[in-house]
Amino acid sequence: MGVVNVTPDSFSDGGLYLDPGAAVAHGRELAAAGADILDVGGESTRPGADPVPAEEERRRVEPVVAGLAGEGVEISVDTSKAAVAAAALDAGATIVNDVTALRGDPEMAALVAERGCGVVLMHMAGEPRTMQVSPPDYGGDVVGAVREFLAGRMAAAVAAGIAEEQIWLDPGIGFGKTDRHNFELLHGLPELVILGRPLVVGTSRKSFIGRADGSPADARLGGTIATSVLAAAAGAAVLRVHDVGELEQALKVAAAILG
Ligand code: PMM
Repeated sequence: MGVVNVTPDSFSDGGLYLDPGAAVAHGRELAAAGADILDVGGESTRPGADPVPAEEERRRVEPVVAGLAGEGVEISVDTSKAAVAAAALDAGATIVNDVTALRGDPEMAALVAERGCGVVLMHMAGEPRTMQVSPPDYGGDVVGAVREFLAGRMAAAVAAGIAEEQIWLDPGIGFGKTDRHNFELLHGLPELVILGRPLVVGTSRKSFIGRADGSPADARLGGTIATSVLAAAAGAAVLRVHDVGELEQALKVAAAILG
């Protein structure tokens, strides 16, 4: 899954692709580099980010989804607002990537149920503006807590009429987590695989990588590849990354070794 951020303030690529033409061109490059899914987002969820009004988010996302639909890849829309998701689905998206796991907008579950599209349910403790101020201690078992949360959100989705086959799950690396929590979750992915749905994992360029070696956001490719390849080996089905070509090469070599 290649990241196409149409935002002025995402932590690693904010402002680079705010123009729809530049965002579409970037998405095409990621597709050519091997992405199977392009994740188009118009609201940054980086720690401390302010919310974006729905109309502005829709204005950013819709033309980019429309421009990339028909490129031979699936499009997911990274949003927690039903109005934005509906516009993106109308423009050709087939997956809703909701970092609030259907808790952000009371209309979202019904929309996903009605459209029959894919949905990514992600774990997040708190909300983006404040989630990294003091992450919870998860009772000393972050993997168990995230597994319980995801099982609960999956049950809520099914109760709202969403088929299990539509659901993908994501531990939400960096969303209300300490660095240790992130590492424990990556190590414990097999305990989330048992939930029986495909796992999405996003570590790309995140700050916990930078804190491991002091690297800035534009110099975290090594850590992104290490975490993503290990996540794939531990059972992740989808890796959400900015650097698609480099990860594609790493995964091919890893797959040749692991058979
Ligand atoms: N991370 C970000 C945004 N959206 N969605 C999912 N499902 N999983 C993630 O880990 C995730 C996400 C933050 O990264 P960005 O600012 O580079 O988009």
